[in-house]
Amino acid sequence: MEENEYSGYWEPPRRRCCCARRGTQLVLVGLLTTVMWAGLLALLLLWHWETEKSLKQLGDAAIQNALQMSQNLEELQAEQKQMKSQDSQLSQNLNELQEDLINVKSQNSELSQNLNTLQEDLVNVKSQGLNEKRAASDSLEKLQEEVAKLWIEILMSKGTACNVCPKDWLHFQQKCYYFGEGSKQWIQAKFTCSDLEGRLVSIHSQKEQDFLMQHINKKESWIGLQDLNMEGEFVWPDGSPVGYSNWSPGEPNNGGQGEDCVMMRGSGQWNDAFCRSYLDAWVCEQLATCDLSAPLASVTPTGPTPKNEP
Ligand code: MMA
Ligand code: CA
Repeated sequence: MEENEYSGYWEPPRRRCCCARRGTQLVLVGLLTTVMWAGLLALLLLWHWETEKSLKQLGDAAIQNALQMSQNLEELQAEQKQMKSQDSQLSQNLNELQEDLINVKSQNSELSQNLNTLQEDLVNVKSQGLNEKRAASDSLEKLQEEVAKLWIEILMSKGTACNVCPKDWLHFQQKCYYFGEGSKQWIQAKFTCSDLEGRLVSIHSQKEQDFLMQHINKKESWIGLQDLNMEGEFVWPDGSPVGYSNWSPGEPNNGGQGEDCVMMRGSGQWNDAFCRSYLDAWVCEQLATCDLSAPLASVTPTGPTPKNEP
């Protein structure tokens, strides 16, 4: 035993000890390696599993998305189809509207043409109406004049005196005359006679002419005769036709700048003169009125009033 201790070299036990440790180490290393590999494998599996799971999720999501997209696409296609049909409908409507617009425009121009025609007709009808009204009022005036004259004749036939004239008017036959003095144009003389409730004189007989001649004092005087409306067509203010006349030789001649108003010369003869000339005299007339205060003779329709027997 001691020998062994002093030789100082004994290898086998030491070798046994190293081999055991190395074995343990190897085992440990093996174990460690195994554990590491197992861990690694587990990690790989885990990674693989996770990846697979993610991939599956991604795949699912992709499928879902694809489905969603195809659904969207279908919807879009349907919308596009609808829009196309709407588009064609709209363009059809637009065409119809354009046609309507053209029709409305043509109708409008037709209507405005009709309106113009109607307005022209209205103007014509109005002027025709005015003319007719004027003609009717002229006829009425004539009739009133005739009625007044007849009435005077009836009253006179019954012994009523129809010789009443206003102050300053002179009576002759069935009319009253006013011999106006003062410088006037024909139209001014006409208005003055109207203001005096008369009119410029109308002359219908030599007797009337003679009566006037006696009173005009040889002054040139305006009388009612005129051809203002139509050259050469002379008209009396009382509406009577021109029967009697007393023209100067060579008159009427419409001389100078146009002569449409008639005056009586100092000689009593007539001359057509320029209406805006100023004459110093003018003659008005009006119908004389009857004195109704005097008693009327009684009326018997069958014959003359029987005389009282003495
Ligand atoms: C002449 C004569 C008439 C005319 C007057 C105008 C004097 O008469 O020509 O006819 O009316 O002149 O002043
Ligand atoms: Ca003349």
